[in-house]
Amino acid sequence: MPLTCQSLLQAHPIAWEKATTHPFLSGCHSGTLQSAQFNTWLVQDFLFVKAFTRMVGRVLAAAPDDHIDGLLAGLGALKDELLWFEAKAAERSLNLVTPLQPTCQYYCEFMASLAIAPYPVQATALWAIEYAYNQGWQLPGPMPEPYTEFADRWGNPGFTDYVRLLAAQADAALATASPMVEAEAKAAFLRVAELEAAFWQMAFALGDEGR
Ligand code: HMH
Repeated sequence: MPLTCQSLLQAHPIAWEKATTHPFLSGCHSGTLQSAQFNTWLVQDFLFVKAFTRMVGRVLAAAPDDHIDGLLAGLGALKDELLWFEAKAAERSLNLVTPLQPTCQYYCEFMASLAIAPYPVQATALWAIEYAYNQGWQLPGPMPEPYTEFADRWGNPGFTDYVRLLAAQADAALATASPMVEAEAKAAFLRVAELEAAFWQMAFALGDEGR
């Protein structure tokens, strides 16, 4: 039986739960998150998304013809997302020219390392990265202000459809992958899960980003 996105989730429920549930997200939901903690995340996530956009560009370069359209749509949404991050940072008077925290740096290095990975591995990692936010921002339930638009960005039905498409594309690529490539895809999935958990935690390790 070939490896699929669903089988990865089923085989690693604890790792995935850590990636998608965190006091950061429950703190947004309950209103107990400090704004400095939120701002730390906001600045580092902007820096993340810039590196992630470059990664999606590399995935596009490696993709089969029938995946080009979906990935181009994703890149179009990222163009809007980067401008949106800049607007959100400006509203909060945050400086986006900020050094990467170590966790953000590790995540960016991991994404850069995928450039030489086989396409099924790249497609699996891309799906996992997007699915982590799609789930993470939805699981707590409706987010109060000022976090509603953040939850909506990654929880809206259009984004959920996009993540489903990414899963279908990863599954299609994995369907013909060798056992070695399957093992590499699984390792990439687990690395994404680990980095996602650490990324939420970053906001709590340092509280004064951009103040
Ligand atoms: C850390 N993971 C992180 N940031 C994001 N914006 C996404 C995933 C979704 O694109």
